[in-house]
Amino acid sequence: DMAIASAETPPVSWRPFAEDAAGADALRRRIMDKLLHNVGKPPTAASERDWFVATALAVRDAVVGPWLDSTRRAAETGAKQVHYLSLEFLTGRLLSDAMGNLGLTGAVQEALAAVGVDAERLQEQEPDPALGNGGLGRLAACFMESMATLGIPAVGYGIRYEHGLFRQAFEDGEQIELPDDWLALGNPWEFARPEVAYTVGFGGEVRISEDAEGRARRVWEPAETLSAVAYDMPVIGGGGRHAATLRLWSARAGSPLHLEEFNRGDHVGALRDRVRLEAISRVLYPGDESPEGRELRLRQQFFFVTASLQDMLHRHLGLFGDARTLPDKAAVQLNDTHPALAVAELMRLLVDVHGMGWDEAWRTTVATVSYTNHTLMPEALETWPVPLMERLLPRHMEIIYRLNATHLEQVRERGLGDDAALAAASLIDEGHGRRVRMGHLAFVGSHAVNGVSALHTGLLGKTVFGDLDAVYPGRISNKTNGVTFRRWLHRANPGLTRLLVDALGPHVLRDGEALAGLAKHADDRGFQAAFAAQRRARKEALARFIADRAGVAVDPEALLDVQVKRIHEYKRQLLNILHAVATWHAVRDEPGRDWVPRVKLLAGKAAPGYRMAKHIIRLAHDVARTVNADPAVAGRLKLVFPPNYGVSLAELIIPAADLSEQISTAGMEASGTGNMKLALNGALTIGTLDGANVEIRQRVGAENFFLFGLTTEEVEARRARGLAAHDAVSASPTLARVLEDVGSGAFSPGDPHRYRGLVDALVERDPFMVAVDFDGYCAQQEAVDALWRDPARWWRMAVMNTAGVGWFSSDRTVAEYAAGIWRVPAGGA
Ligand code: HBZ
Repeated sequence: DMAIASAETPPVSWRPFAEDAAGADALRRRIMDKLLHNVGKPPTAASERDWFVATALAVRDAVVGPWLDSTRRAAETGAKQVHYLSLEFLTGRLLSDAMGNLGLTGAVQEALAAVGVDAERLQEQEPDPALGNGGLGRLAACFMESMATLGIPAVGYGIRYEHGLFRQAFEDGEQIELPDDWLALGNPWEFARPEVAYTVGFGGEVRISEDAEGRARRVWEPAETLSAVAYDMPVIGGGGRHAATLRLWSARAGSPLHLEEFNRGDHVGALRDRVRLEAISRVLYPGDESPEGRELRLRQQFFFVTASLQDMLHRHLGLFGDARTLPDKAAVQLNDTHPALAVAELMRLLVDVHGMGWDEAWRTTVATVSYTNHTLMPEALETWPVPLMERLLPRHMEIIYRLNATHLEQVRERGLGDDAALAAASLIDEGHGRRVRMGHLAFVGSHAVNGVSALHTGLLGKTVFGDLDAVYPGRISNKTNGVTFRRWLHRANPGLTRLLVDALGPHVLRDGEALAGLAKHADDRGFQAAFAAQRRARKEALARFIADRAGVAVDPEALLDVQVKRIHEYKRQLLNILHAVATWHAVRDEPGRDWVPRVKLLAGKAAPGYRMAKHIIRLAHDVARTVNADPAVAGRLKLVFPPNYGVSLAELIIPAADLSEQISTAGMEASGTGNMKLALNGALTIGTLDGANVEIRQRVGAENFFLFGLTTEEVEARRARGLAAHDAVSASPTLARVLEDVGSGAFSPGDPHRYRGLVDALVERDPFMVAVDFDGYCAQQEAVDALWRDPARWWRMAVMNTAGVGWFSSDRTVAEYAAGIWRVPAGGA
């Protein structure tokens, strides 16, 4: 840090490559140089992968200048820095992002063309780092890019998982999980920082010792320790002026092996400790659902929290010399509860290590930390068993007890002192074995708590955090999610982007809200035709991919109906599949009608331990096999499920989509961000009043959105009356027939009982209201078909969707965090 701040480093941004022909030539020479001197191969022996590495290294050179400048400027000016703590960063491929944000896309293409390399194919050589599960991880990546764009000094802290989320394949329609190995061929974007390492302890005990003034001090003496070693990746912002840092920690055992055991011939035994300790950064927990690998997961959380906070304090004390000024110079944002141990760990570091008094440490912690909640689902609210915490983190458990005592006093002071209120507000759940409530810990230790859509935030204050909101009023605020338009529009859909620039001018590339200007083109037939032509081109590209990967021929002329996201019961992929069955029935009943041809595309991974989600994937495949092969359907309905959904596949699918399925049970999807990406690219939404759908509908106009389904209140009321769905099924002959077919094995003739249980459960207890919402959903699907027959109206609505969602840029979201929570200036690109 000090070296960077010194006067010897280059004083201003250096831009090695101009954005013109001279730049392209300089790039070509740089790529050649990297190929020779870093990859170590001549062009004649270079594989496509080698060219990718050489190109990434050359482009990286252009990132380094702005990156070092940003880092140095932050240190020199003493600017406040954001520390974004997240167990997940789902970055996607980085080459096209870096090229685009630096304005070098054309120059790189030219440089590669000059050496006979196709830039498009080269980019597909880059592994897509799957260091996250879904929306939460992708949001963190969008935020990093937007913070860099806005010139907010920021470090994203996470884990450098050697294996990211599993690679999904299908075998006879069933999901199989294969290990992801994104680092196998190296990572050209990262800078290893072996000298930046912090000690991480586990277990042991707390001793009382005396400090210099004879006061008692509590000191944690861990039973075992390891190191967290930093790997940095620069994140270049739009416009290429600023960059943020993604600092990912890797676990390293203190001692590489027990030499004596090794020499005795016990080669495996000599490595046992190392393998055990280093397992911490080996694999991403495939999240979302099951209680597997619990202890390792808790170790991961503490590992990255302590390393990140030690790093933050090291920088702060180096620059400012006084821990008391921390809240003026540092903000810590917790991405969900996974880093909630930061509250207790920051207290430990301030009190035990840096000698601060308890009360001052507490004020400092709360003023520094803030927390984002991403779910209301009770089973997803994280808790840890007290005995496990006591064994692994004894000092933290003490700290949590002491915090809880003060907290419960506050609850009493607010007159909420009856036993039930105290039990509900406590940091410890005494109900089901004693467990630490991580959401409560994060809430109490934060000056700001936010939800991720207006609806979700409103429910937060009424449900899970109702009691805490009463004790600490004003902490909760809303920060509706956003997505980076640079990746999800400019890069993913360059054809549409060119059209937008032609219509609105180049400032639309910098200011998402300028998309509103499209509204005046919505009825222009020429513009509609150009908009439709871009969609058509993306659909043709996607159709080629699907033919290649899923072996299914789909017609780019057909309406492309898309549901892409993690598989979860509340997201109701089942509703979509049952609609496919109903459509199949309808087509078979009247094969002569001029049905609107439709391709239903579903994609997404199921958590490995989530049996129902896997069953739903299998059903989708069984239905697809039957429907796709039915000559009576004659291709007018197709169901496809391409494997291994992730950022790269999303970039291919989203620009091609005509219809966006956002059909979760009202009250359950915190926000959604795919909904924003799809509407941005002009897809029409069929959806419920859930998450950010509510705000999307407000902004694009109710007349441009296909709404159906129970509201949150109606879901609540129905739940109170009981879950059985007999009434809904008997009221809907269409649904009854669909369930009869699914339950009796029409789609699994070799195993007719395969879906009996699924159907029975749906009729007996339908917690996600699939049956209740079915008819309303089908009615809106018919309205979709009717609209498709009227292209002038369809494309008007599509244009109005793109025009209406400019507000859902992560630049806007991050600016709201900066102003309302972090109190840092957001300069702008
Ligand atoms: O976070 C998602 C929400 O479901 C979605 O509505 C929202 O838009 C998005 C961003 O705010 N939540 C997740 O993606 N959650 C996880 O991936 C997750 C990972 C590990 C866990 C629990 C949840 O242990």
